[in-house]
Amino acid sequence: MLDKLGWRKSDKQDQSLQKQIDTLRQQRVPNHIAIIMDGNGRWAKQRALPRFVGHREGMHNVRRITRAANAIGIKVITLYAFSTENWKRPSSEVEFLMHLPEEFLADFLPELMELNIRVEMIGEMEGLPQYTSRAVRNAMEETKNNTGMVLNFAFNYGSRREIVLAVQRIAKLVQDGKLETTAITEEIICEQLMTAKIGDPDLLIRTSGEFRLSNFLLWQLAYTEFWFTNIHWPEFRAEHLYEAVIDYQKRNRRFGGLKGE
Ligand code: V0D
Repeated sequence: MLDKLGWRKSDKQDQSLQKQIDTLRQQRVPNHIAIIMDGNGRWAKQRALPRFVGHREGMHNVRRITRAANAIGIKVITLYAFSTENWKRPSSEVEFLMHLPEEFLADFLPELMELNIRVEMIGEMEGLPQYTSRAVRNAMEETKNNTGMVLNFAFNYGSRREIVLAVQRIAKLVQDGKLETTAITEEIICEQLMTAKIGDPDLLIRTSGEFRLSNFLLWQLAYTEFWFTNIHWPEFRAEHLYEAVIDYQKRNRRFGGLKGE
C-alpha cells in the first residue's frame, strides 16, 4: 500500500528520512535530476555475485528512487540506463540488460499509473530488440496522459550521436531553404535535441566514484550542478538522493548571495 506521498511502507524506514524531507521542503527542489546509475557490476563483484545480479538489483533500485523523487515533487528524472557504448559489452550481458525494461514495466507500470508518472525515453529505438522497444513504447503509450513526474530513460543514448542527428536535421532545414544559417541559435539547437520537451537537468548525480560524463547530455549539462558519491547504484537510497538535493539547495543559496553583491 502507498501512503499520501506515494511511499511504500518498506521504503520509509525511519525518522531521519522525514527529517531530510522537512529540511528540503524549506526551499525549492530541483525541477530535473539526471542520474548516471553506475556501479552495478562492481557491487556484484564485491559480493562474488554474477554481474547480472547487480543489474537486476539496480533495476529494483530504479523503482525506489523513482518513488523517492516523486515524493519530494521532482518534475523530471532522467536515468542513464544504456549508452551507445554499452553495445561493446559481452552479448550475453547485453541480452540480459535488454530484458530489464520488460521486467521492470511488468511489475511497476500499475504503480506508475497510480502515481500519475509519465514514462519517456531519449535515445534511439532503432536497433533495439523488438521485445525491448515494444515494452518501452507500450509504457510510453499507457502513461502518455499522466500529468505528474516524468520518468525519462536515456536508453541506447549517446550525446555525441544526439548532436550529430541534430546537426543533420538543421543542415537539412538550411538545404531546403527553411532556415537561414544566421538564424541557427542555441534555441534552434535545443529544439533539435532529444531533450527538446524535457529541458536541461538542474542536478546531475553519478554513483560509484567515477567523475566522468561518459557521453551523457553534453550540451544539456552546461549549467548543471554535479554531485558525486562512492555509493554503488544498487545501494543508492532515498537518503542519498535527498542529501544530494539538500547540497544542491545550499549551493544555490550561496550563488544567490554572491549574485546580489
Ligand atoms: C541496468 C541500472 C530500468 C543501470 C538500472 C537495457 C543498468 C537497471 C530500465 C528501463 C537497466 C528502461 C526503459 C524503460 C523501463 C525500464 C532499464 C536498462 C538497464 C537498459 F522503459 N532499469 N534498467 N533499462 N538497468
